[in-house]
Amino acid sequence: MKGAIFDLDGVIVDTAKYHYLAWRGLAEKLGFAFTEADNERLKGVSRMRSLDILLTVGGVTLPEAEKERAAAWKNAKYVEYISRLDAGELLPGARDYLTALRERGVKTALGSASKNAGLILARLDIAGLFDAVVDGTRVEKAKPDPEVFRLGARELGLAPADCVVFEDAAAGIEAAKAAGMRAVAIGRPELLPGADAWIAGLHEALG
Ligand code: B16
Ligand code: MG
Repeated sequence: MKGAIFDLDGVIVDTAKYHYLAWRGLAEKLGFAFTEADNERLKGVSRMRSLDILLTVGGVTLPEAEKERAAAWKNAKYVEYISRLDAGELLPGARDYLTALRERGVKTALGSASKNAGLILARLDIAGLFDAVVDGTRVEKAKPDPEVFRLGARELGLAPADCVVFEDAAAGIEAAKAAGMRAVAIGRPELLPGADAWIAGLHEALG
């Protein structure tokens, strides 16, 4: 491994709970319930695709302009939550593993679907631990398309075969494999088939 590419939500920090609170608020406004189990379907999925899934759960259809307004409402709520994040919310092992890799000369990149990744890295005070940051503001196609990870490898100046992706979502594992990279799943094999290895969190990667 010459390069390690990390997903953000579910690997470095658990922002899924804040996505959930914001999506649930939107569902309430639209007049239906949205459960934590429903929210599992949104992990690693882009914002507009997430909205489509939420509307399907509620059996609601909205015109395109309304959908844009709904997504903006949700994002404003979500940004309120993540604006209060601090380093105490880093997942176990995240900072230590990033630091250990860089000490070993392994390059590090972020490969996230989130358009809010810059704010999250700043709040967690870990922006300086990445040699490259590729997020939802920089790619056209969301995971499972390999674009986000291919761009990460390119920015590190490495071949895909020299990179390992750390991911907690099925779409992300699929994207890593399609990019020609090895994939370490954060989670269980039953839920994340197709990876090359499975760990519970980055604390286990520290060895
Ligand atoms: P935003 P990741 C993903 O982050 C989240 O898992 C997913 O739930 C979210 O919809 C997506 O980012 C877009 O986030 O609305 O902030 O642009 O796991 O790819 O780091
Ligand atoms: Mg994720």
